[in-house]
Amino acid sequence: MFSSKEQFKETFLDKLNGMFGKSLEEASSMDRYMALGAAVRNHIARKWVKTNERYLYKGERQVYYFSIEFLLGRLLGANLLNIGIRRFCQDALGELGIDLNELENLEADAGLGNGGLGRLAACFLDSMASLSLPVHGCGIRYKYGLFEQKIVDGYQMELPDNWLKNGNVWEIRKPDKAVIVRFYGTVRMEARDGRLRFIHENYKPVLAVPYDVPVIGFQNQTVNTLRLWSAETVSAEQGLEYSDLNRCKRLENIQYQYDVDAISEILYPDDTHYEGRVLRLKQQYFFVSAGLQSIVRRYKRKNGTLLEFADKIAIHINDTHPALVIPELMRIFIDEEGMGWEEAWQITVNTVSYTNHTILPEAMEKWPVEIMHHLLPRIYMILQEINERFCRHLWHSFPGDWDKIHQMAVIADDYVHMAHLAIAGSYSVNGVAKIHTEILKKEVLKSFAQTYPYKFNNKTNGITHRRWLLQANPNLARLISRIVGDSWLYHPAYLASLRRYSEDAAFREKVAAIKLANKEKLARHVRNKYGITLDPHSLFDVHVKRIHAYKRQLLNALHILDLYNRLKENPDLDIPPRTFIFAGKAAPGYYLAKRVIKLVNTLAAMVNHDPRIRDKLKVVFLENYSVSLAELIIPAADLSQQISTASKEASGTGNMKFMLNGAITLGTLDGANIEIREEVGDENIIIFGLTADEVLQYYQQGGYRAWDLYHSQPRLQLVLDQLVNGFLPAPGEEFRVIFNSLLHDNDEFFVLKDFFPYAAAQETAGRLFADRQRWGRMAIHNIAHAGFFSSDRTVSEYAVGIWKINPVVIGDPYMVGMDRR
Ligand code: 26V
Repeated sequence: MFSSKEQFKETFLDKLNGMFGKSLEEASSMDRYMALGAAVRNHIARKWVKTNERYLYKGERQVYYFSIEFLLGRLLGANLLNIGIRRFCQDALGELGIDLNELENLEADAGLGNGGLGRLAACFLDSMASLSLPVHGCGIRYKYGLFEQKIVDGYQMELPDNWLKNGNVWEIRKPDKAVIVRFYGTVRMEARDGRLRFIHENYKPVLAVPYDVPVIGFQNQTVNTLRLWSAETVSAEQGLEYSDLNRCKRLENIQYQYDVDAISEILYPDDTHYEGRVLRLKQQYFFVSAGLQSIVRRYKRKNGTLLEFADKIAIHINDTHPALVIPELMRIFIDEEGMGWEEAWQITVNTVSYTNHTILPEAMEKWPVEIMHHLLPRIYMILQEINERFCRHLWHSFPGDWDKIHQMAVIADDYVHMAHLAIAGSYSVNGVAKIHTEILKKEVLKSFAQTYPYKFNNKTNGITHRRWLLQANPNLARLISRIVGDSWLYHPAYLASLRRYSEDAAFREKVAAIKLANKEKLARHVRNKYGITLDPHSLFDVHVKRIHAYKRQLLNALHILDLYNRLKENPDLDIPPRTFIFAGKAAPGYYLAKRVIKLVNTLAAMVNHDPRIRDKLKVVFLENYSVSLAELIIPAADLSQQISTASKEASGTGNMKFMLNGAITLGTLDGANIEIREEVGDENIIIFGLTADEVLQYYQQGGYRAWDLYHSQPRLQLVLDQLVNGFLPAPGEEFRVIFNSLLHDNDEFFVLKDFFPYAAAQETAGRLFADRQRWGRMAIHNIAHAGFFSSDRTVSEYAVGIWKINPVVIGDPYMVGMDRR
């Protein structure tokens, strides 16, 4: 702990001198940011070591959370808040003439994720450390994160996200903990000592080097570890076995270097369309094998035997991307530790648990057998054995039902089905919201749920209220603490005590003033960056998330066009002025999604320049959506658009961030929206559209008749015609694909079917917003009921219901919270 500001300043200045050889005056802002980061890292170093020692000696069960994505965002601000010294640092730096906010904004976002799944992993890390849970992250240290999005002439352009270009103060490279991961080659069988051995030969070795990032708990003494693996070529000094060494010499050529570098070079920028890319499979096996080797090595060093492995270690897989943990654990147990199959399988199944994040069929991972066999020959043999035994086992449950067995097999039709592997090889399978888990059990994974009902369970997602309220909306956080105390920081359910203040006009006014200030801040950003002036008194209607057909940004866009038409026809139309705010990235190869971005930008150009409209409507598309941009946008939102086609959005987590910041949800009965409605009550949320059951029923019937709607509804017809008749200021055929997807491909996502219910819901939103007192009450109700959606609650449910672990309090339990200033 820094004993005084003077001591802190001294440490900071020492860092500046030591790291850059510069005085305060000479140092750039970036130098200062780095020095501050280093000082903070030093500051928690002892706690970090202590946490690790404690976990090692306490011998309690530890969890490893494997995820191919961790969308952390910036760390300086969050770390300072969690340590409890943000205010103190701000003041001390202020005395040196340094603005802490400015330094915080220099940090590159760690954008090692696409969207929901990656950000969930990051929220979980924060909650797990804050609840003193012995859980560590395991992932890939991508050299390039998700691409940087630029909008040029309304089109999305993708630039590399070189987030490491100034270095990363939060990571520590641990070359002594490197392990070797083996690709390609052949497997030779040999009988030795009466046992069959499998010898993997002629493989290409890749060195996996871990970079550890501290995960600091909120005002406790816990510092957990996120271990991210980086791929390097193997060189002679690595202390390799003789055979490895020779192989590496031979492999020291440019192609080898290139292939190895590619493994941890870049994050795949798609979050829905599975593609059978070899490099992606390499990434998966790379971090799975490295992570497990380091876990088993450490476990054995402490315990000697592996007998109690499943009691002491839990491995959680975030979707199927790390599902190769199952055959890889089997390989380690059998080939390296000499265990028999049955014993190895029992330990493996009792160790692994799995979360499913999507029901979209196009996202379900399946790998061509050829690729698997060629890249991972020994793993493929194990997969075959798993499949054979699994099918034999199914035969007992469904004797004679070959169709069913074929449908559930791990390997079928020359593909390895990763979800089937994950279910067969784990003791727990969970969905991420009530409705999602129900759809998994009743539809997508029905046969599995019938066979293993005890494996299936629900864990509704959550978000960390520390980053998404305390850090992103400090004025609101301060107001809440002033009114009801700060226990909500530790126990977010206590936010409920705000409920009665919804009737307090003075409190409502304060909340509204903070919202207005947040809107002004966003408006300043928009003006500086885009030269567009927003009216902070208008309704900020926000739709930010990945661009995808099922998330229906198109529905929002078509409604804007309709609103524009109606306003042109009747300039006195009674609607409150509205600002439509969009942000989100489209996968680079997702043509339709990119056209939707162009459409929104085209609407923006038209609406914002129309002198008769622009005081009533504004449309902006903010480029490069990221965690830090979300932290700016979400606290400024009045209305939160969560309008996915019912049944498609597994949970959504943006919806939770918005409600926590007092925005009202305008949404379908999908994902966690349903549970949000249960929490806030019907009168504090605006719901519209088809239900999941209705959608699923339509699919069974082969869809609905989009053409009929088009022909019978003049308003809709006009909007659709305007996409293709030259009305919009864009090249002629620009939006033909959108038109066709709605009318010729029969509107798979029910955009037209939900159009009028959506327009009506938007009208309701406008009317409610015009009544500021009513809206203010609704906003407070939303904040007060957001506690359930803290990832602290979610993670506790995982700890109790899946992992069976207890908190391990580091340091003196009576000192918890004592660092606070
Ligand atoms: C899937 C795929 C499919 C193959 C290509 C590469 C790739 C990369 C990532 C993913 C995962 C996408 C799944 C995902 O992000 N699901 C979201 O998970 C959130 C957290 O549970 C949830 O709130 C969202 O509803 C769900 O869409």
